[in-house]
Amino acid sequence: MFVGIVILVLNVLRSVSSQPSADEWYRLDDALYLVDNTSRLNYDDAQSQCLEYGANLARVDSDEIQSFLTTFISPPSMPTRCFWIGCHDREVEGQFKWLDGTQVRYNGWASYQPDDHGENQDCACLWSSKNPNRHGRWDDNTCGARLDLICQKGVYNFTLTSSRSNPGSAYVSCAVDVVQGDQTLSPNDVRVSVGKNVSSTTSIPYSSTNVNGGLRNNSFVIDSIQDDDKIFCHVGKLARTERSFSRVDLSPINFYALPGLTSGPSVEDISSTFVTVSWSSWIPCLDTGEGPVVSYLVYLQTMDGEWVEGGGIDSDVGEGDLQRRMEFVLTGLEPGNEYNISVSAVREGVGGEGPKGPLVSVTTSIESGSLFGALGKSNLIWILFGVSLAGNILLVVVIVITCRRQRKQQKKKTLPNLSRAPSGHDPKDHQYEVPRAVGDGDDHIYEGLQRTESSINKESSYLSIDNTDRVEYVNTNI
Ligand SMILES: [Ca+2]
Ligand SMILES: [Ca+2]
Repeated sequence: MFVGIVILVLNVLRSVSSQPSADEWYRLDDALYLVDNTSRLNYDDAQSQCLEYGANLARVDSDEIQSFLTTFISPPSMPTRCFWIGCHDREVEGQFKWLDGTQVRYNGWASYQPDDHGENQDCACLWSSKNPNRHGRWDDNTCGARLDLICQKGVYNFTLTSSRSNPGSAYVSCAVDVVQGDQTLSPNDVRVSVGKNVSSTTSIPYSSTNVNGGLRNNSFVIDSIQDDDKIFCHVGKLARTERSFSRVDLSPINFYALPGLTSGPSVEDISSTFVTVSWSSWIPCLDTGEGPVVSYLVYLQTMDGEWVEGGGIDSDVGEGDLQRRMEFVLTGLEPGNEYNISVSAVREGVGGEGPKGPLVSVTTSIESGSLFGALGKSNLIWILFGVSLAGNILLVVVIVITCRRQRKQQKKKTLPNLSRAPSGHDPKDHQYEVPRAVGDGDDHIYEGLQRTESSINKESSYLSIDNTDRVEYVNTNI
């Protein structure tokens, strides 16, 4: 146990001691350089060593840097030594690149180099040599050779992060050590710019700033950003050079995929001025994009091609558990018009609306629907009430008439002194008239006949309104 702890402590001390101290790094402009003449590593291990320092093998792309580095390998060492730098032609023979993939344009080569000696020299090093044609100049060497190395890193230790957002906007924070030597960074020193490249950018003002854990941390809200834009965080003015240690960039930006419905709405009800549509809610396994979906927007397209938003509903309004049944009534439509209808799903956050889903075509009706539509809902209720009332009144009238008829039938059947008229007898004969005493003033028993005078003191006369065969009863006692 004790031995294990001792080994652990020794390992920690060794790893700490392997980190070069600050005074071993030399600053030129916005970069720091470390000249390591003790490690003796092959090219890949040398780069790994630099990465452990948060650095890379040095990029030497100006006379100023070349001269600066030469001072640290002077006077020329004996025996001759060469220091790995971040330049190689391992991908395409003869086409040397820096480690960030950019092409090597600066010419730092020694005389007659690079020569790809033995067709096996693909990694570049910088000589410390008594030969003036070599000292401070480059040579291509075999990448497996164990040499010294020069690391390089930026003065500023950027931490540029972006929280995921919907396309079109981004939320970025950039943190840099607030103390830089004898300089303390102010809020305006840490900046963010957005654009396709360093030559075409828009500066974004910070929305909030704080100092936490020794870092100046600025937050930025970018309202308008394209999918192929880069976000640059930089200290001071944005450097336009190909490589700069005073800026970092973020690309591509990690946007959410907007939600899309794979199936279109169906029409449930059609009127002259409104249409009821329904659709299945967005779910991850069947539809496209990312949730959570918070609402839906319903669109109308008239035959002139223009899409108009017809309204929207929240996603928790529909019926169902996993996949809800959503329903929406589109109002204010023109009678007899043809429309295309489409629905889009909207995820949370600004700019979360996905593309319009498949569309359905519908033609509004012209007839009754337009009347009801014009009358309005409240008037429709009154009309239904009136129709219902009229129906009830009609029913009462029918009942009353039926009752009266039944009463008359009973009266007819109870009339005294009546007998069936002789076949073929003329019912207009006076002796068959029923006197008033038998029935009331309005009654008569000559069915199919209508009495022209109602008084019993006068001779009654009858007009045939049907035919005489229907006469069933006559008075035989008069
Ligand atoms: Ca080569
Ligand atoms: Ca060579």
